Amino acid sequence: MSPEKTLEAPDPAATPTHEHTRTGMSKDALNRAFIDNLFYVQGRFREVASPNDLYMAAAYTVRDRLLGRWIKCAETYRDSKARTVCYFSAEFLLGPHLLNNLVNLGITDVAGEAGAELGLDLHELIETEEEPGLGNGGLGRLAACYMDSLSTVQIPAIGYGIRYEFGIFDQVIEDGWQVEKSDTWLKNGNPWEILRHGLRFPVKFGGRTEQYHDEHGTLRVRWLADMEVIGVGYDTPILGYGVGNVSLLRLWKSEACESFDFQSFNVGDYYGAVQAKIEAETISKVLYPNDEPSAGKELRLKQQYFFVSCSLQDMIRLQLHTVGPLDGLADKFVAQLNDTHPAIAIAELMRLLMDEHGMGWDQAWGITHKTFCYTNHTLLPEALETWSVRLFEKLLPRHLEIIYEINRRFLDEVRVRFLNDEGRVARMSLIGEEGGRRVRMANLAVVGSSAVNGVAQLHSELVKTTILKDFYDLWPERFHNVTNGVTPRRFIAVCNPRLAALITETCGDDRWLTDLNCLRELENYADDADFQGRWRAVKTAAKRNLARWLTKHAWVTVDPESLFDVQAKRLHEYKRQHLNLLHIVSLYQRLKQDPNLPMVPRTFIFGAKAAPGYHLAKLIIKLINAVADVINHDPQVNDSLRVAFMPNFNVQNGQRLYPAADISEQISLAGKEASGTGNMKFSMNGALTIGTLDGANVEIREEVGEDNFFLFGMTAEEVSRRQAEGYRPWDICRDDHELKSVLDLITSGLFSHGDTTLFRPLIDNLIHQDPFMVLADYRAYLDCQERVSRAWADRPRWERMSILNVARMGKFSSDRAIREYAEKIWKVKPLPVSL
Ligand code: F58
Repeated sequence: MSPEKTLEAPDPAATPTHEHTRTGMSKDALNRAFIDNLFYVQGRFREVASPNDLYMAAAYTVRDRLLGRWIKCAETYRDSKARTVCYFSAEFLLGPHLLNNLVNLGITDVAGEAGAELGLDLHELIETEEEPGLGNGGLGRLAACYMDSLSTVQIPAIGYGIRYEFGIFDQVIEDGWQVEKSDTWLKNGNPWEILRHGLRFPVKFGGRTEQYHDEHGTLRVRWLADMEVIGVGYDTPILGYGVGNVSLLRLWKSEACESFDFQSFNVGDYYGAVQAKIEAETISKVLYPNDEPSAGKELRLKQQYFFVSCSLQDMIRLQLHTVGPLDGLADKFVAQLNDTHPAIAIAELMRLLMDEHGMGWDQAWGITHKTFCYTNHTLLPEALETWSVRLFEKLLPRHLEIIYEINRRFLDEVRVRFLNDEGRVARMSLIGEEGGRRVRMANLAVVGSSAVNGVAQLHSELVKTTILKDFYDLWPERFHNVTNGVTPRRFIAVCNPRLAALITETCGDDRWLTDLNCLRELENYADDADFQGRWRAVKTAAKRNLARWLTKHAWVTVDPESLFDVQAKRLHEYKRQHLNLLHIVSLYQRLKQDPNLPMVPRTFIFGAKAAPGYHLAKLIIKLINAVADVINHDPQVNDSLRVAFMPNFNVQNGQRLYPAADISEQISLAGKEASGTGNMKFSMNGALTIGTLDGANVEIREEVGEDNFFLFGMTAEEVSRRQAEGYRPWDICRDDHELKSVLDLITSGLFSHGDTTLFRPLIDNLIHQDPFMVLADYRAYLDCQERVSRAWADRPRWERMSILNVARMGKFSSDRAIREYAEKIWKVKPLPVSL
């Protein structure tokens, strides 16, 4: 056959080989792409390629396929008048991209086959990826789930945040203690991002302001800053499942501003120039771990201002270039503030509109107020953000002036509405006077937003009746609830392929992945013995996987036939990992006292990072490991009890836990956990919850039915009442013999090689203060755990409960949450982009 002939008449049977190397979805096209990328991007051939080279080639192969969709989607969005959601978040805890993108592209199987043909194990490639851990926990992961759902639900969206060079620290356990290692996730390159050289915005800090008259004689303010940095944009495409919609995640990196370099350089101050460069680059260097004392975190305020300023300048650029005049900004964009961390955006948009674009106050305020919406994620008073006025004055003098003016106008409104109520005025002021003057970011966020929401029904009610009550009295129509959700793509399909396959087979197709209510179909099989057998086999296989991983990485052997009882979340006293521990030590003690005591064999598994400066949390990690060490090495009990601490709980490791859990521990003190999202991830994978009536547990229980949920503990109301009456933990300890002996056992030195002082701070804290009422719920918790053990002994009943939990999880898809935001809060409609 001549070459001309081939060109003229391609053989139809050979079509796959003619698929485009960068976009084709066939095995052949994927293989060609992989080899091309290995050669042309990594500059390697197979024989010398490192595991990272192979991973990078695979990642670029997948990214190529995202880009085609991304460009088409960007064109559709640009040409439409649709309102775009800008999700402002200091954290996006994305987790690994590769498998998630394969799943969303629908090419996991063919990619596996393609790899096999080249002698590559796709699973190994996937495990090579260093996850971008650009978040602390729930709040950051929620932002990532919402990006996934915004694409899948086909709503035009941009996520704006910070491209931290170092994300959340890596945790290693040494001698039972947490040790933090820096997270160098970028060291091997990040194939998923695209640097936008052209997207550079100046951000100023410090200096002073001055008034002047513009060319029309209008009085204006200019900000004479004494430092300027540049924010550079890095874009990551976030693909929806089975759709052509791709959202944009735009993260900002800080760089030194060249002109400043040269200025110093010209006057011979070389070191001064280098210093300025270092200072500028520091801004996006590292993610702040939570629970660090807020005093003096100048860099944190810089980070917040840095990313919102870049993002707002970008939105204004988009508006002016592609849409029209600035007065239409709020019609084109809505900006969701993920907690108060980006709330300085309210003052910054006012500044940009007035000082840079010449608008008057009223028009600028109209636009600003319409643009922003605020989500609250916490009721803990110590977590409500405030910044000292002095720091504001130093870093953001113009913004402080604007905040004062917002406050002046706002407090006038309060005084008119509530005559002679200066107490209320003081509570609602944007400036708090107690303990030095401080800017209250939550108050600023509420005043500057058109909608405010909590993240679960109970939490949203408590927001209205406690921390933001005064604001609710003033503007009740502004307050909403949107219960959190999680993406079933990552948290079922990616992490639990066996379960996904069983569901798809049972439901007849994979529609459940985008309409999670379809899982209801599983109810029909809840009592079917055959189906129960298959259900159990899926769970056991996941438990075997986890057991293998724990042997290798946590040096503990566990029995996959035992009940896996898992608590995985950030370590915090309010989440009460120590309540779980008291139960474990109680069981240990019972077994030691009566080695023949019948007991359901259990494996307790923990995963938790503590903030580096949170000493009591770190001591709880040490105690978990100390208890594990004694129990796992005690032959008298270790057939019935095992304890494992999974090091470095992150998204990837979470994905190993959720499918393998039989019991999910959601045991926070009622009223403290705003929502929780781990509770949903476990439940979606067939774990039963033992939990308090806190956060979204309340709604999970409502959905799955009270018979299928292990409830214990005080309600939020009982907690408040008891605290108001004067809570005395010592009395509980005195009256509960078992509890007392458990606390004594911990202080006896049994778990600390005879050291009776090591765990004293924790035990003293429980006996004398117990701020999260661990002792008050101890007995109810132990009783409830006995109910768990009895249920486990009746396996058909257990499998039925597990199946019903999954079947009734429809509500907790982040797609539902995003649809609610779209309708109630953002007033946006889907804009489908076909494949
Ligand atoms: C979490 N907050 C809530 N904050 O605790 C949890 O109940 C909720 O489900 C989740 O948000 C999503 O709504 C949370 O994760 C942080 O990590 C902050 C990061 C920045 C510093 C202060 C804590």
